Amino acid sequence: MTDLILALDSTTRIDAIRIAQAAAPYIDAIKIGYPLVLAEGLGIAGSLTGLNLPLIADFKVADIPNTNQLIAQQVFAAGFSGIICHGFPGPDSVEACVQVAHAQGGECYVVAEMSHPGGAAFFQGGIAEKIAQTVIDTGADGIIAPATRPERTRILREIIGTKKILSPGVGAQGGDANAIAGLVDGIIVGRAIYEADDPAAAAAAYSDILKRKN
Ligand code: NUP
Repeated sequence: MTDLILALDSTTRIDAIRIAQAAAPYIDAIKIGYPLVLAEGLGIAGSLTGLNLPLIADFKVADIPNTNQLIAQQVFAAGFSGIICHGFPGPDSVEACVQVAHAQGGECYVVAEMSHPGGAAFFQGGIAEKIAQTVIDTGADGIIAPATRPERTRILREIIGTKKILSPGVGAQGGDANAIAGLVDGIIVGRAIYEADDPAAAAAAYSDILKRKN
C-alpha cells in the first residue's frame, strides 16, 4: 500500500485550509513544514485536525538531543502525529525525537537522502545507508528517501526492511509516481497538488495511480 501525502506548503491559512479540504477525500496524510508554520504559526495544525488525517511536521529537526526533545514536545502538543528529523546529527539526536514521538503515540521519520539534485552531493557515498541503519538502531518509524532517484530508494529499502519509506520529489521535482509506487509506503506531493488549478482533481489523479499500483 502506498499512501498519498500532501505537502501543504501554501503560505496563507486561507489557501492551506481550502486546499487541504479539497484534497482531503483523496489523501492519506498532510505534511506541513516551515513555509506554512512560519507564515501562520504552529496553531495551523489545530485548524486541520478536523480533517481526521495524520499531520506530519516536516521540520527536519537537526539539533542536540535536548533541543530536539524540546522541539518534538512542541510539535506533538500542537496536534501533529508525526515528525521528520535529520539523521546526520547522530543517533542520540534521532532517539530524542523518537522517544517523544512514541510517548505521544506518534511516529518519527528520518531523512536518509534528499530528493533535489544537490541531495546526491553529500548523502551518497554511504551516508544515507548509515542513516538508514540509524533508523533501525533507534527504533524510528522510517525514512524519507527520494522519488527522484528510485534506484537509491531501492537500496535503502534493503537496509530498512519493513519500516516505512516516505518519498518526496514526485511531480514538480520530476519524480514519477508510477516508478516509485509499490516500493514506498507513501509518496509526498506538494506543488503538483497545491499549485494545480483544481487541487482535488490533481490529488484524485495521484490517488488513482496509487490504487492501480496497490
Ligand atoms: O528530500 C526531501 N525532499 C523534499 O522535497 C525531503 C523533504 N522533506 N522534501 C519536502 O517534500 C519539501 O520540503 C516539500 O515540502 C515536499 C516536496 O514538495 P514538492 O516538490 O512536491 O512541491
